[in-house]
Amino acid sequence: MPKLCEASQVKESLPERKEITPRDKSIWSPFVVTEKNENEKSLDNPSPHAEKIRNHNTQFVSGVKRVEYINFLYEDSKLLVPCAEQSLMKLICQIGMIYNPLELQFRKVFHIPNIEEEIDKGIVTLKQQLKTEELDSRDITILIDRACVYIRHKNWIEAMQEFEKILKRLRPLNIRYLIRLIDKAKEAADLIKGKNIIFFLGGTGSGKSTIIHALAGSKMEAKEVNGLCHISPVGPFKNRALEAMTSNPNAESGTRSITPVTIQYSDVGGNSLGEVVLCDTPGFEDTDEPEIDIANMIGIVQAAQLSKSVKPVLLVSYKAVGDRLTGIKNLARNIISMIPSIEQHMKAFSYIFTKFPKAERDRIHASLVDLTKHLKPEEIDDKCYMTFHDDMVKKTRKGAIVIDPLNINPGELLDDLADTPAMEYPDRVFQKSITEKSKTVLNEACNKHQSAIIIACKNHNYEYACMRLDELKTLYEILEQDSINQVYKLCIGYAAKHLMAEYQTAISTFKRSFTDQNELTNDDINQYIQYSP
Ligand SMILES: Nc1nc2c(ncn2[C@@H]2O[C@H](COP(=O)(O)OP(=O)(O)OP(=O)(O)O)[C@@H](O)[C@H]2O)c(=O)[nH]1
Ligand SMILES: [Mg+2]
Repeated sequence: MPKLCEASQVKESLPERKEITPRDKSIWSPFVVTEKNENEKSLDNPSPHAEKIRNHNTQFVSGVKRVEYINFLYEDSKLLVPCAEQSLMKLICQIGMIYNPLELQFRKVFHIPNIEEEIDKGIVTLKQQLKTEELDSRDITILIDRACVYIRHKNWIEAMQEFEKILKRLRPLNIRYLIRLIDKAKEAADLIKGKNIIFFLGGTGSGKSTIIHALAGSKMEAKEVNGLCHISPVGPFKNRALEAMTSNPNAESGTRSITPVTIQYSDVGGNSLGEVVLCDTPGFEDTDEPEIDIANMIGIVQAAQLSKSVKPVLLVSYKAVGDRLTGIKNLARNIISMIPSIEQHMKAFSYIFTKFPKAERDRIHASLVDLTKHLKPEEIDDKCYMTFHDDMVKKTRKGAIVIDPLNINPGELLDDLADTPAMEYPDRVFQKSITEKSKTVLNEACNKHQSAIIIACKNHNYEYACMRLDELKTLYEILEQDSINQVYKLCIGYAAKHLMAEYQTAISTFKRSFTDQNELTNDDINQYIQYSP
């Protein structure tokens, strides 16, 4: 019997990250399909929401197109051991095959043999698994019942959505989706490796993408969209990164991941030597998807840590100043959580003010001073906010940097930024961090893993317990949050104790069998049955 380790003996640094390998060897595929001929196509019972879903990603599809979503769901489900989560994923894929999202056409070409029978069986298995995993609640029963009604009426999209709601409850954080997003962010970070970068940070719509275009020398054009002035770049663009960087007139977030653009100073009329990388960033906490929110912040840290030096530029819009810099409060908290020794690095920060009417441009410092006089007690107590507030007041004293993207001298501004001090050795300055909003989701996910592991041990479902433990380990390795490591250690400690107790029971049974000579009781037999696969 190998010696088991107690929670306190678990190493601080976790072992090498294991690749998550397919666990469910049984092959199932919702993709076993045969083409129907045109005459067989049926369009009965189209959902009233079909059009909406056809044109849009819904809140359930985690920001990727439904076709990709179903594909990923299928691939991800193979990484799991049989469990309620896997059954739900299978059900969603199977229903997704009936409502054929691949071509975004309603049940047009595919025919899946016995699919509805498979779905019925899947629901029975799901219910059993939910019970065994102690996940069956009134709410979930209602959702399953509702899904069954939709299935009876062949309202596939609605049925799929009910299952997606259950999946979201069981799995508040989709770890595999998160890994994909972080790997994608790593690709951007690799482009930045060893370079001097300027990070443009700011709330959604503050003008980060627009200003990067203007600084890169893109031709800018103003037009009216929905009654608002929209300044947008006009192609062709100088490099591919700029093509992907769109400025967005809507209130919702436009930029979804960090995007680096390399600029030669001399190309835009600058006198400084060499090149600089301007890095567009997504806003923090402007998405309902915790995976995107987490990947954004981790992506920024990954990129910063790989770079040679970093200069952060905060974009502050006219509206933000009018709103008592409310948006800056969140931003400040998140920046400080990434840069714990912020006091030593404030000199590297610059502020660019956007969307200010001409008449207000000379009044920026005065407005900030005025704001200082009327700070609320809770604002004064907010140390993170005050660090930036005071710095902004200080750095605007001799005049604020105000940008008009239609009328900009990119070389001059980039030269000015080149003269400001940078954060050197960013790998020592930045630490992985996540927003408060995502921390809540992460804690919820860790707690669910903890209960799942405890219940799995009680049920002697060690394969499942190992899978959840591996997931916690992976999560810790990519996010480096102590809270995950604590839960992981607790779970290892619990599993160790549990296995020790099982071992003691087995030893005493074994001893008794020897002492009492071939006396096998009913309990012994039941126990044997329970352990045998
Ligand atoms: N008038 C004016 N409009 C601007 C300025 N900068 C940006 N805009 C407009 O503001 C809107 C948002 O600009 P974006 O550059 O997409 O903002 P962003 O900060 O990249 O936004 P996210 O990507 O969502 O975080 C667009 O309609 C721009 O045309 C500016 O300096 N003046
Ligand atoms: Mg943007």
